[in-house]
Amino acid sequence: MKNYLPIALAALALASCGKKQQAEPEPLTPAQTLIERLQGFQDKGIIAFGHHDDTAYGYRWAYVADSSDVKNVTGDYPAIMNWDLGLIEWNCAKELDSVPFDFIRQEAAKQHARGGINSFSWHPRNPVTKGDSWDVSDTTVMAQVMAPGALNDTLNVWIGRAADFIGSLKDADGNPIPVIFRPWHEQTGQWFWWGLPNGSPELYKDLWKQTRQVFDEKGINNVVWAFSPDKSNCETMEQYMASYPGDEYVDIMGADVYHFPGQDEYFNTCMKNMLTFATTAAKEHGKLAALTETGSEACTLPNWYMDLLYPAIKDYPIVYVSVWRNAMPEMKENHFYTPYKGHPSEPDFINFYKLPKTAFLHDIQ
Ligand code: BMA
Repeated sequence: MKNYLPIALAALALASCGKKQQAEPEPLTPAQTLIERLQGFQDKGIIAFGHHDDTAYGYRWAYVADSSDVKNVTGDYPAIMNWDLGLIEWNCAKELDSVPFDFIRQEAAKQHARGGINSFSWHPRNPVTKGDSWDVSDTTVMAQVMAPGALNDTLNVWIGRAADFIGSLKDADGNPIPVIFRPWHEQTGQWFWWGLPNGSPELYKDLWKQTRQVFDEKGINNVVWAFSPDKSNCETMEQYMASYPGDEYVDIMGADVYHFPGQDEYFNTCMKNMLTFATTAAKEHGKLAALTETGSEACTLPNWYMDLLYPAIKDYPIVYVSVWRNAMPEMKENHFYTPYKGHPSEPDFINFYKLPKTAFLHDIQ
């Protein structure tokens, strides 16, 4: 009889070697680390608070080291700082509200070193008219840009510049800093050239896919991707999902819902709808949910945070809520979304800060 033992032993060794390899999990990418961290917020039932351009400028100050209207009022930084990439596509040194990209890179590293989180939005110029993101004078832009050709090549270059910037965010040891990126936001509205009313869900999905492709080809692995339709033209789950590019492209199901004075009931209805859509979709698709942008300009209601925002979000499993920037009045009057020191709604914001459910920097460190 032939001796099969050596062959059997070799096969066994191979099999166990294979098993051993299988048993060793792949290390998490920086993006996966951040997703796990955000998932932890959901498990704990906390909602991280975010603010745009937080340490760059605020009400009547700009570029004062480590200053922040949120910190000046509450004593703590926001858990999430949002920054914008608008004008990176033109290779500019400053973004569209004049914040230098080098400053953003440094501040993102500081926020990361403190144990906080960074997120990025992007208001790119109109590739056809050369106007800004809000230039919707030509509603054929999406069709033109997404067709193969020179404009689509330009778009590739633009996305590549955004990817290079995000890929350049490193901690003190040279490791990539994981960030949330929320491109092509508020697409259900008609105000951006990439908005669905100026194109179609199919063109929009192609735009996302191309964006992911450029990032992936560059090996960028520090991005958690957020999808964020606006409440406009978004009254049903079908409308919310109409432009969803697919599970392989998105990590966070977001919602942008602003409050306007005199529209409290409308705000409540929209929040209920949008947060239901986002959290339901997140559950069904194995994603996280967030209120990616909200706010009430100039904090004209003295208790907006406690009387409107908090009741609207408290029962939804969202991992963060982010409000827009506090512009200097010299740049844009009455355009701020958190109270600054001395503003009448300071106590309201402090009460919101003190809630066990809302998480600022110290709560997530
Ligand atoms: C808008 C306003 C503008 C700003 C733009 C991009 O909501 O705040 O003043 O230029 O966002 O940050």
